[in-house]
Amino acid sequence: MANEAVIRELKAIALQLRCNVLEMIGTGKAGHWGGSSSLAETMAVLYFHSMNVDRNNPKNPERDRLLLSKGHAALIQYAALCELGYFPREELQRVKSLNGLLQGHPDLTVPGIEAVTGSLGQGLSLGVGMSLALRLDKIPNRVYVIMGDGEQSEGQLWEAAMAASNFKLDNLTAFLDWNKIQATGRTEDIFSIPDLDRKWAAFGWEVLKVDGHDIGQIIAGINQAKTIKGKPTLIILDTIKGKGVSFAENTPTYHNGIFDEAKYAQAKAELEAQKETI
Ligand SMILES: Cc1ncc(C[n+]2csc(CCOP(=O)(O)OP(=O)(O)O)c2C)c(N)n1
Repeated sequence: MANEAVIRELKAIALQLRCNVLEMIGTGKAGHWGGSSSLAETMAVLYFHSMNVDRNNPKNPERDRLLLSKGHAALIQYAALCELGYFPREELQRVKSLNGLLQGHPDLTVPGIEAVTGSLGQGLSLGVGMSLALRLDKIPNRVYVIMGDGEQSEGQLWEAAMAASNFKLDNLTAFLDWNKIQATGRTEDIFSIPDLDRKWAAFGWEVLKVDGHDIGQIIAGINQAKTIKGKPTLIILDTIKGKGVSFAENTPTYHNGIFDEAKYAQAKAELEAQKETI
């Protein structure tokens, strides 16, 4: 169990990541607030607690790998990579601009990005390949892959799920950001996949479920995954899409929505107020 001081620090980092995402989206242009914000705590735990990352060398061969299969949420990964010091803060202002480093989906030009993602369904296959390669090279690092719940309708994911259990990839941990909403509505209404936990278990995975906004539970899940031998682990993150900004929570409007000046000011004020409560 992580101690209180560690949890408080990670809560503060998660909030900073949300602030960074809001800054990147700015006003008057679309940005993926919803599915980025639902991952803030998980990103904070992975990059600032659980993963082995080298702040001085993003390419250190003995690093853990994180692949954002739901690549449209790139802003939350950029937010974390910025806090790690992998690129100057000014890049946040230039996101999605022609000569900016940070584009709408993850690209290998960005230090810390391990794969080009964004076409949903492909990240787990990449993760399987990387996990196999690490094992062949006898490198004891781990691979983490983050998927969405809407993304679960992509058939390639299930091929990768079978491959991972076939190859007994216990160095692979996947997350399912179960925020229950996709681009245009509720996942259940658009493409219902009941019993996801039992389906993944039937595909040979260890399946854990945690509150995706509870730092302690996320850490415990990741620690438990490290102890599972002979099969990969899926951690289902029970999350709220748009978490942290009241009017953007649980609505597809802010999947890739626009903040006008008033909404931006309100969102910023709400995030600032949360700083007092940590
Ligand atoms: C193959 C493919 N089809 C469609 C899209 C367009 N698209 C971008 S985000 C999205 C919804 C994803 O929903 P979910 O996986 O639940 O992500 P989250 O709600 O967590 O952001 C879709 C359909 C895409 N990126 N790739």
